[in-house]
Amino acid sequence: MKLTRLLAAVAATAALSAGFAAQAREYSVSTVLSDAFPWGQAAQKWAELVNERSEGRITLRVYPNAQLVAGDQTKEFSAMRSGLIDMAVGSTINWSPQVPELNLFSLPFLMKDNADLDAITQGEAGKLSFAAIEQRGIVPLAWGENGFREVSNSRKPVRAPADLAGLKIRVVGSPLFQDTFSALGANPTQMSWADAKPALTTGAVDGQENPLSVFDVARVDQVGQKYLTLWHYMADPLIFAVNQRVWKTLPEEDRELLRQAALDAGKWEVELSRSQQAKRLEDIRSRGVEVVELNDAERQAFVDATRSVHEKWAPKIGDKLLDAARSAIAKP
Ligand code: X2X
Repeated sequence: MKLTRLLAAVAATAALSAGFAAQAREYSVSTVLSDAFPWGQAAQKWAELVNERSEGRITLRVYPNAQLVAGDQTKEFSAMRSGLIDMAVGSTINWSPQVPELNLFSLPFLMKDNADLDAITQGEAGKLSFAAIEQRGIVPLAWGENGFREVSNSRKPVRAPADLAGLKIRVVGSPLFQDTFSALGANPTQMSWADAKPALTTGAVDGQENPLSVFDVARVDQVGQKYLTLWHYMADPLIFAVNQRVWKTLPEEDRELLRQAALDAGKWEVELSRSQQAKRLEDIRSRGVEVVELNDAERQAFVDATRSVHEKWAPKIGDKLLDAARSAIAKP
């Protein structure tokens, strides 16, 4: 009797641990920025929620600094598609070379504020953007945010397109940015984030554009960026996504767990990031950066100067998506 019970206990333990071993899985998650930034925190939050809710069965290991693609953030999407990376929390800017529809978010002055951005991501245009990603072999789950991007430089305050004339500005991702900054009379140059800080330090480039969170956390002012113009010319949302083959191996229950955790982590990060904006600006100012705010007429001059970019890129983005975005924005 005793022995039978003991044997049963041993068998049960063995079965349990075999089951656990068969099910416990670890996946790689790529990000460009570390958890010193809201972006990295979004991925970390996703990992925490998944770990908690799966009771340790599923581990998401976050690899920041685009290290899984040797720093080349524009290769992240392809690496995830090929299976080199299992999952990512990535920017629309960095994925737009492979998913041209995502250039929607980079159209200069299409969105003026968070309400416009949310109207796009949370509506029909958001669904169409996800469909474009899905078509290219990646399963998108949720939105997060890098933020509205502001332009800075080491030379002078920028209030008008003419102030950008001849300035060498670091950009990344899509050739759309070449068009935007060329239209403004600047001299854009494409490079990864890994290369940007050294280039700013040596003065190889005069300026850059990034959200306030990135400017603040990366201390971009310390590499000579003394002038910052709040022009909110575009925002890059983040997308939580999974390689399609990995997705197919997952039982329905785990898919739902991953999706819900991504939705919750994304919402958490968007709120966190937005709640920090005012303080970030205050801190940036207190470190001696000259911040230029544009009035409506000044902003309009930038809008007018970059209109050609919309015309050129509309066909690559597609009418259906563009119309959905424009009508979402137009709604009060
Ligand atoms: O490289 C950038 O500018 C960054 C960090 O914002 C992106 O990955 C788009």
